[in-house]
Amino acid sequence: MDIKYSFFGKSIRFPSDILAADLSVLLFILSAVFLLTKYKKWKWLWGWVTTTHHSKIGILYLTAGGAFFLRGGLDALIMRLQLALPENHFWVFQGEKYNQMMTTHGTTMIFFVAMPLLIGLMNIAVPLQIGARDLAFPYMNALSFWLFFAGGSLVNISFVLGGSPSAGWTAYAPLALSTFSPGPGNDYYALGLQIAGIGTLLTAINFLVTILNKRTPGMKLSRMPLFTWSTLVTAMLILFAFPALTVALLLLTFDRMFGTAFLVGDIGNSLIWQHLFWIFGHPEVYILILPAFGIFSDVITVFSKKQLFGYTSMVFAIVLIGFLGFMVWVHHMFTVGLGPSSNAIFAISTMSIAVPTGIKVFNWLFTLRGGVIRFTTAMLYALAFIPTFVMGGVTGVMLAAAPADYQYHDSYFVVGHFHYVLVGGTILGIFSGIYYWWPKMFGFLLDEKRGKWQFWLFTVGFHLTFFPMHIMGLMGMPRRVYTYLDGEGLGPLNMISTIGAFLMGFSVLLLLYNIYWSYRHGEKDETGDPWNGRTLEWSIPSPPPEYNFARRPFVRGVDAFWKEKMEGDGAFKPAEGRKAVHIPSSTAQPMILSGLFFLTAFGFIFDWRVVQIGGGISIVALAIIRSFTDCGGRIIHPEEMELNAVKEEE
Ligand code: HEM
Ligand SMILES: [Cu+2]
Repeated sequence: MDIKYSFFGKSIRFPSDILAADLSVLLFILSAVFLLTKYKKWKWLWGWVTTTHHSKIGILYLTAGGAFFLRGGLDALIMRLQLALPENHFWVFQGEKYNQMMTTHGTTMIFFVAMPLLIGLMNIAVPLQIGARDLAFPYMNALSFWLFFAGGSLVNISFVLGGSPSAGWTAYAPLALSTFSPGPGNDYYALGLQIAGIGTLLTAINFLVTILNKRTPGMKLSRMPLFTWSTLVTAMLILFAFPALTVALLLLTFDRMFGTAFLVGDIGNSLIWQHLFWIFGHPEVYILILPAFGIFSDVITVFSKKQLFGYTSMVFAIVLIGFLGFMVWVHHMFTVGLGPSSNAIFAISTMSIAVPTGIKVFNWLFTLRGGVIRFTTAMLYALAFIPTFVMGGVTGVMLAAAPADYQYHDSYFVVGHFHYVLVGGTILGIFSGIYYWWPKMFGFLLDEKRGKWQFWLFTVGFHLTFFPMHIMGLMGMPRRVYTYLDGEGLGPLNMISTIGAFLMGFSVLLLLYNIYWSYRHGEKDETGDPWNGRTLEWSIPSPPPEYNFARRPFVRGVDAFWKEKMEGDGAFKPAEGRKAVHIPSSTAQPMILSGLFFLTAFGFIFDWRVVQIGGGISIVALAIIRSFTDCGGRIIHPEEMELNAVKEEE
């Protein structure tokens, strides 16, 4: 049953499954409005959406990224249901719906789940780890969040308004151009990623300036916790990688909307897209993994009760991986036919990344060696990560062998490989970080018993899902197909994979339940230091006061807090006298500005001139207004601060 009608002058077909999705979105919005009104929570919500404070913005990132995770995970489960049996025909997959779902899954997971969840943890932990009171640019931080949210909403809403992008998360030309992908789907992709990308760039600038300029006295670069170090390098990677995506998306947008021919035909070249996309895309995977490395380093040191083995080489390895990450993009294009010399060079540069990565793995192992190990949930995730990531790395080196890649390319082997690093690296890191910093964020601990159940369900499910994919790939199953023939022996492996995916699904539900349970009955964090921590964030109360540090501490070494614990009573010498602290005011502008970006994008996607021009003018106008308004804010005087907010020597 299809329903046809026109929207902004474009005619759209609404198949029944889309209608069902539309109705559930509507129902969701109505019930949210109802609940907010019933419990009189509008004002509370307003406080959150207008905040410019780093820890609140961090929680916003975690919430929105978590919501997108549920969406991307639902896509994955539906895909796995479809693939569970050979020659299956699941009702959702009318038309080319599989491609849409596969594309939104990939795009959402990379841009709207993994990155924002990591950026959320950075927002929460980095200012505390370096003894800062906030990021350098709080207003810009809020703007970053809202731009990401606007971009993510744009890509996700496409499913119910005109159809999603369907050319894969890589959107290769000419497939993604209007000849082969008519309809609004890939316009959503191009504009949604563009808008979110501006936010990500602003985030990078913000963290660079914060880490370079706002460290407390004594916190030299060579004393920073590894998570802060990885954030610094990640911010550099974003700064250099995202502009390539910006340009690529602009070319795609122009080709699709204004009839240019950058990426196609005699005057254009579809390889331009592939190069630009992967010049961005490969650093992107390091943007996703380096922060996870940072989290694991911090978690492993705390729960082994040892200083990180080879601190300097760990930092050096992060920087080297980040640097080499820009030199390997052609390994995604071995089969394009650039020739043996080019393939050989990029094969070798790719394999060379295994060296700094290996250094890191050995340093983690040596940190564990002889340590007093506590198997908390955060630590279990870190321990499970090591072998998992090594497997993902090994299949990566296999793929880097250019001649062999002619066999692996575009097969399920690749799908297995990148989920081992993205889920087994990034997602495990995010889970670890969430369990680790949760008490700091909310003042209570997530329950460990439920946490361990969640861990085991996830890890077992993970290997069941993704390990068989390598074998399917070697047996010849191509990626991005919605079904496969009976009698090729692929059925049982696919069934196992689907079962594993559902175990992971249950695990995520269990995490949600654990959050609810711990909120009601969880152990309170009275001391601010539930794990016997080593870095600055554990020296202040949980959750921290708005100003974080009443007086910023003077840092004397790596693992600054631990040093004070060992060489004294855990009290810091204050680095400054008592003085007033300025807290920037809340503002709705970032949200409104991003809303305008969202609206204007709609104007372009559906070719509605009034919205395009009106939206564009409003964006510029709001930016000008902002430039001429004083940001205001509030002063907290020393008398109002809790004296014991930071343990100090008098
Ligand atoms: C947690 C459970 C997950 C499951 C069960 C799952 C499953 C899948 C499946 C079935 C596909 C389609 C493969 C194909 O048809 O070629 C896919 C593609 C993909 N997934 Fe996942 N995935 C999960 C999580 C993630 C995460 C966390 C990320 C990223 C951080 C991710 C990134 C991707 C990407 C980039 C693609 C490729 C899309 C494309 O080919 O354009 N996935 N996944
Ligand atoms: Cu790559």
